[in-house]
Amino acid sequence: DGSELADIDNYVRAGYNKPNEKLFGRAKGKNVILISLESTQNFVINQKVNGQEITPFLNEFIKDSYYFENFYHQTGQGKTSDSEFIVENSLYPLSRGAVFFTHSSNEFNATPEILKQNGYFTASLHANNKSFWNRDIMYKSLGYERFYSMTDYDIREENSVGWGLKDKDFFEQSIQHLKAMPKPYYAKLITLTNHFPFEIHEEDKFIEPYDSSSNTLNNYFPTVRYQDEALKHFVQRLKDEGLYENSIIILYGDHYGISENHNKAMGQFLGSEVTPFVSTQLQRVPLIIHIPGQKGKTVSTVSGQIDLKPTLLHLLGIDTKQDIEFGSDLFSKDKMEFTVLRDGSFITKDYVYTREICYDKKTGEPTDNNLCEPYLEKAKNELEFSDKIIYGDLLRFYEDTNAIK
Ligand code: GP9
Ligand code: MN
Repeated sequence: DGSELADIDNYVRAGYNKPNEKLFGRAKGKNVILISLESTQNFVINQKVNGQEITPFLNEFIKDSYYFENFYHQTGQGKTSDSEFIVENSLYPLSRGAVFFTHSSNEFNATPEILKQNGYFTASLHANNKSFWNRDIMYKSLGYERFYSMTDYDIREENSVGWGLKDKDFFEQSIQHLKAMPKPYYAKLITLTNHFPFEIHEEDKFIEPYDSSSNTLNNYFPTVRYQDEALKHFVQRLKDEGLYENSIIILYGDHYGISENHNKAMGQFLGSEVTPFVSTQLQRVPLIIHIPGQKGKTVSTVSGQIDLKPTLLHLLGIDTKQDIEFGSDLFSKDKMEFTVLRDGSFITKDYVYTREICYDKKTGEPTDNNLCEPYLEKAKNELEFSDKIIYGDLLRFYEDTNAIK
């Protein structure tokens, strides 16, 4: 039965933060355009390589947006699919395997399903084979009405590189799909070009590679730069088509692109050794929320992908008080500065805990482990409760009650 859910329910209720009154419903009825940025880590933002900006478009775009500079990915082995799972369910992914494969027939209460119940058309757009990461199956459980996949795009040799259709062409062709959708819509677009091994055509190379012992890191910069150019094109096209003002645009990095195998080269780029502390801080990915007519702001609250679901629903004026979820509204005044990564590392306002060592964020040096001790239990509980929900398919016993006020 669902009795296991009682403890979890109590825990979740205790962690509930009430929404920020000023922003609750601020984007009510607007289209939502959610963009997953492949392998995009936060360290590229406002940063240069060989004297040139890596993300000139995003550096401008964040000035008119909410930009969260301490936002962490929380993915595991399920990579992009884990990020989709976390962002739309406010649950943690599993420590092994990908939920998209292992628990695709579970009952969920995901953002697309909730928005569908609130009159939205829900679609995911990604120019890859529909069965990759088991998306075609899992998307049904998440409440997607339509998946625009490989067969919905004109993919040819000339417009492809690396894993498939180039981002700029993907965005350009996606405009037609957006225009054809019933409004309001929730559309998730998943980019692809900035994927390992970071291949790019010469004509798309706006900056030169970095120079280090890691070709992976070297080639990462031109593909991030290309993605930035593709985003610039997309936003311009949204403006041209009159879709910009009626939409909130949310961009987030899905997971790291540069693994620990490249620590030496990364250390050279950063100008400091990649210690476990630095490595944890490198798990930050950009989160950018653009709301038409809203002034930009850089927010430094410690947060994670798990927080996106309640944040978005509250912006749309949808209550989440009854939801079983582990994230909280990033705009809430009571939001706790705390984020847990899937490997059990956690980050607070002042500390980073990883590999059983507590680091002081100010110095980046190990400090007294007792300072991290108060959060250890909470970090463990979060992951265990979330795992229980997934392994026991516990949301079966839960009735969704989301409704627009
Ligand atoms: C595949 C794309 C990349 O469709 O989402 O997946 P990843 O390897 O990053 O998980
Ligand atoms: Mn990915």
